[in-house]
Amino acid sequence: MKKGLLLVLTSIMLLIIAACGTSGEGTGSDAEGENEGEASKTLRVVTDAAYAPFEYLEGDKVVGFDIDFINAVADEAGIDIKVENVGWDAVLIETEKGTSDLGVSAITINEERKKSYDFTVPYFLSTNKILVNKDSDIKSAKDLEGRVVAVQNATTGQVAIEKIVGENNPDVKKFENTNLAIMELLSGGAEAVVADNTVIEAYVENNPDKDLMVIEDPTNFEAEYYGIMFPKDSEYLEEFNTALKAILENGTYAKIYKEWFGSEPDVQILID
Ligand code: LYS
Repeated sequence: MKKGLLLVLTSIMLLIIAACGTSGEGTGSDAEGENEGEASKTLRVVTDAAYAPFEYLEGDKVVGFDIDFINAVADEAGIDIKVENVGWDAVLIETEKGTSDLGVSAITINEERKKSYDFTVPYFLSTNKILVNKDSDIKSAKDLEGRVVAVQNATTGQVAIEKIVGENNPDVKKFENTNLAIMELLSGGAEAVVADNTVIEAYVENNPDKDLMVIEDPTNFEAEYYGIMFPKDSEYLEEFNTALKAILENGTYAKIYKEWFGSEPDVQILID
């Protein structure tokens, strides 16, 4: 009889504990609801879609390695994004002001930019090279002294050539995008273009009729790494960093890289 009562009491107590547990969970799932609300916000990604093969227009669609890459990162993070082609100057301005949530545009991580932006870990190795006509006598960066050189404004290409010929040198012609700089070379308004190697190498390969060639100068043009760029103190930086590291390690990055460049990436140099 006594045993029976104890059993009933224990059962009641267990029921009470279980009920408390459920209501605790209830609070938990409310919080989860808020997180879901946050995650479903679509982040605005800005780019300069005149930089094949990283980002360019196919009709009115923005395509390229960077676009597949950022979609894979966002997917991994469970975050919705929308990529918008705003042009290079706006990529820099909007991401600094925070009207863009992030910028993906073959953007080099460097100390100067780190003062105004936050960057993820690196995702691509690059360097500046020189695009010239096949019959050009330009053999190195030093040969660019006294020549008219076209660059995209506010790029590391501009900084690299100005280091050699001096800032505000009128021989450095600055354009809103790299395609316009290449047009300047083709029309004879410049003798060279300084820009990221992958972009000018792809241009030469895709336009054999233009009789252009690429000169490298690792002594004067240093190795650079691209990163995803955020406004300072962005709440999204860490989530993207984690997701980026995950796709570097789980093979997704390598798959996308292979689709665009036809070879295996050196993922190790990005991770180290
Ligand atoms: N990687 C270079 C830089 O960050 C070129 C970027 C050009 C973008 N359209 O300055």
